[in-house]
Amino acid sequence: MKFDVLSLFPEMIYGAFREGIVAQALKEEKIALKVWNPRDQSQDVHKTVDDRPFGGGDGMVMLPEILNKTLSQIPREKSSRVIYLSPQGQKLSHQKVLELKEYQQLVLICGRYGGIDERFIESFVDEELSVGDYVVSGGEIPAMIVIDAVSRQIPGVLGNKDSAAIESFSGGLLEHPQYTRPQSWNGKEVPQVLLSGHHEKIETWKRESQLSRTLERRPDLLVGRDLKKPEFEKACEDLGLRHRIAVGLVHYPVYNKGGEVVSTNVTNLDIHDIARACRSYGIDRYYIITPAEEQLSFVGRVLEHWQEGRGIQYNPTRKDSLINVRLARSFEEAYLDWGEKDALKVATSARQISGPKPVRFPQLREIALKKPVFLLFGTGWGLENTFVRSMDLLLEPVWGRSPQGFRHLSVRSAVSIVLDRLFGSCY
Ligand code: 9D3
Repeated sequence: MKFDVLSLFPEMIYGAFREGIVAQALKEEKIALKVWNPRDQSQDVHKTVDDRPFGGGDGMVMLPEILNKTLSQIPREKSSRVIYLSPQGQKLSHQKVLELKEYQQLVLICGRYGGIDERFIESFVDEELSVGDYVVSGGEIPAMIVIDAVSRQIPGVLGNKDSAAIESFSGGLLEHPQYTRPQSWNGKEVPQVLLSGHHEKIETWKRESQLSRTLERRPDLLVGRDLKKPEFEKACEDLGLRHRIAVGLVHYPVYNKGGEVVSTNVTNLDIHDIARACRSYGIDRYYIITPAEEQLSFVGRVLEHWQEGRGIQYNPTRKDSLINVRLARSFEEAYLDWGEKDALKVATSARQISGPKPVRFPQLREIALKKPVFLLFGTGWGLENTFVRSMDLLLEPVWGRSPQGFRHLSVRSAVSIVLDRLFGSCY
C-alpha cells in the first residue's frame, strides 16, 4: 500500500509516523508514505496557495490549479483512490477501512482554511471522508487516522501477537475488560474465572462481558442483530435488559370520521396481519382491545378456528402467528394481563396531541432495551385525546413523503412501519 498525502504541513504527517506500529511497517516497506506540499507548486513570491471565497464567508479556499499541479506530480498506481478528508464526507467506519485496504494506493488530500475549490473535488476526488461529527483544524489528523487504520489491515503490519486485534471491530462488539498483575490492587480483585486456568469458562466469560458491555454502552452497535438469540437473551437478562414489548390495537376509545368517540369493529385483516408482524418482530403480546361483547366473541371464534378448529389443516402456520394474540375489554385490563408492572405506556398518533412527552423513534429504540413498552395503536380516525394524555409518551408520527401531504396509512401499515423502525435491522 502506498499513501500519498497532499498537505501544507508535511512534518505533521511524517512526525506522527516516526514511532509506533506504522513506523515499523514503513521501515519494513510493508507500506510507503510520501507527503506532497502544494506550496511547492506556487509560483509567486508569497507562495500563495489560497484565496478569498467568492460570495464571501470565513476562511480562505485552496486554489484548484495549485492542487491540480500537486496531484499531477504524484506517480499513480493502477488501483488508486483519491480521497478528500472533509467534514462533508461519509463517516469513516471499519467497513470503509476494509474497502480501502484493497487499493494499491490512497491519495489523501488535506484541506485547511475554508476548504478547497469545489471544482477540484468534482474533477479529481473519488470520495470524501469524515472522521466524525466534530470539528478539527484540518485534514491532517483525519488523514493520519486513515493511514493508521488501513495500515493495520495490511498483512504483516501487525505481528502475530496483535493480529487478533484485526478482528476487534469485525466482531461488532466492544472488547472485554483486561487485567494484569497484581491479582489484588487498590482493594479490587481480578475476576476469579480468569485465574482458574479453565480455558472454556474463560472464553465464555470473555464473550459474555463483550455482550453486556456492548448492550450497556453502545446499544447502537447491536442495531440489526438478533437480540432473541440465546446469548443475547442471557446477556440482556443478566443486565436486566430484555425486549419486553406489547402491542395494543385499540377499538375504543377512538374517533370516527365525524370526530365522535366511538367503538370500531374488529377486522379480520387486523387480527391476522398485525399478529404476523408482531410475531416477526419478537413482540411478546398483541392485545386486541374492545369493550364490545359481540366483537370479543367474533375474535374469539376467529382465533379458535385457526388454533383449534378446521383452520389448522388449512394453514398450520396461522396457529403459530396467533399464539401471542390476546383479547382485552380495556387497555387497563390488557396492561394488568401482561403483568409488566412498570411498562411504559406509549401512544402512537398521526396527529400532534399536546400532553404526553413526545418521543422519537431512535430514542424509543434505546428505551425499549431497558424498560418494557406497551405500544398503543388506534383504529378508526385514531386514539381519543384524553386516552392519549393518560399515556407516558407519544411516539412521533410516521412521516412519509407525499408532496401533497397525504398521510392516511391503514393501522396495519402503521404497526409494521413502527415495529420495523423500533426493532428492525436496517442501518
Ligand atoms: C469555514 C470552515 N468551517 C466552518 C465550520 C468548516 C470547516 C472546514 C474544514 C471546519 C473545519 C475544517 C477542517 N476539518 C477537516 O478538514 C476535516 C474534518 C473535521 O473537521 N471533522 C471530521 N472529519 C474531518 S475530515 C477533515
